Amino acid sequence: MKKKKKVGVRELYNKDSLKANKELWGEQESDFSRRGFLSSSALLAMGTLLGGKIVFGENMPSDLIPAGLKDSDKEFSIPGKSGDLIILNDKPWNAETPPHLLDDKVTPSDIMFVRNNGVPPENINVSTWKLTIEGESAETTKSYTIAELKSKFNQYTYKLTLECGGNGRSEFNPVAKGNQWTLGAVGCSAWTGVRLKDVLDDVGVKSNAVYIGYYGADTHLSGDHNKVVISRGVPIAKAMEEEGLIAWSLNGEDIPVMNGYPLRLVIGGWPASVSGKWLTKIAIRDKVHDGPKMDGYSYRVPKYPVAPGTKVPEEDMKIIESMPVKSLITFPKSGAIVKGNRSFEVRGHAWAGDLTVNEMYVSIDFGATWKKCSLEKPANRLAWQHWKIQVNLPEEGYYEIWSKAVDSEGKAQPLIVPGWNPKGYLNNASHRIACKRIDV
Ligand SMILES: Nc1nc2c(c(=O)[nH]1)N[C@H]1C(S)=C(S)[C@@H](COP(=O)(O)O)O[C@H]1N2
Ligand SMILES: [Mo]
Repeated sequence: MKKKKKVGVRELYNKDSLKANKELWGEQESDFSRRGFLSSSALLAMGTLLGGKIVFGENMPSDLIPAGLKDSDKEFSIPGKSGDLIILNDKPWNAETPPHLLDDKVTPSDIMFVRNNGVPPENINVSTWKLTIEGESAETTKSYTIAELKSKFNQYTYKLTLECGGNGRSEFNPVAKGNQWTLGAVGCSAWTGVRLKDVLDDVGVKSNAVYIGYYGADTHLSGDHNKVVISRGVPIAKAMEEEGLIAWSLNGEDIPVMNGYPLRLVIGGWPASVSGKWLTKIAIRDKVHDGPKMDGYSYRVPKYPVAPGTKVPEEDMKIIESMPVKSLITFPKSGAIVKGNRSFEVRGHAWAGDLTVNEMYVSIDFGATWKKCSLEKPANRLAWQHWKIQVNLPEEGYYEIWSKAVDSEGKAQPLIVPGWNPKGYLNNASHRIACKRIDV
């Protein structure tokens, strides 16, 4: 028997979105009367599959995979087409959090995402765990047990947004290698510890200090204990901010082992890769820290915009600093069905790296019009902000709800995937969820 090749919707769109429209929805080249938009027959076919008319479909760009389809891993058959088409569930093994589970203002510890580059330490002894501060720009070298940190310094609790620099990578085309994160490599939990700044001051920071770099107790995947898994850091000014913590507690309890127990660095607003887990050492450097994953293409983006797929010379890459403005819709869950003509709450969080979010909007008509949401102030600097709005879907059919945050410098989230870069960092595109109104 001949084995049929199964092709997923995402794969089709990634190859050639016009061809995908033709194959999936019977769209003909000549149907593209308004370039970039779907014809009414294609919209009808798509609506059948989604189970309802796509209201505002005339605004829907033709190269978008409807949000109601792309996050589903169900097999479905397309009317008049091969039933072998499969929606690819483009999540390889990685521990990210589905957006609707991030609905709490403070992300619960057990659902916070996990991103390990190596193997976490085993047989951890909290009472003998030591943190050493040293380096060219340290006045001296000092070591502290966790008990000493607790007794010697003031303790602080901050809610800090941690987002992996590669969150959203799965949307880049051509594909960027690495964990294919979709939306959920982010969280904002309450961290308790001592200020990094207070500890650095206790050791003494020389005036020529440029950067700090962390070291953790995890083991390199090769099993070679002499190899450092990851050792990143931040400029001294960022390290001296009040919210930078050496933390032993997450949401009032021990940090889960996967998130860095018994001690970790927590630096909000920058890619979470600067927040070293299983922290054993901090170096105060007289130059930009040069540990593994500081160099080459790691956590770096081109200094100038490049066309997708461009081979960018290494010297034209720059280190990612503050993360860009972004938002998540955490309620309702994508795919929600609204029965009848009623208004319902749409809500979520928004954050903007070192900045704050000034305005928050949602659209139910593919970005043609935007409604302003109510937006809370952050619990503290570098914590995400909560927003909500009442939404009413004007008639029966399929909708998408899009969210857009604007930061305190007036920069808005892009509606489509922004600046392609070799490693697929910083995708802060609008979050889109699917929503259907059914009148009964
Ligand atoms: N020691 C150590 N620290 C680390 C990492 C790691 O692999 N080892 N991963 C980094 C990366 S890339 C990210 S995104 C965050 C993830 O933190 P989490 O797993 O607690 O969510 O930790 C950072 N700190
Ligand atoms: Mo990361």
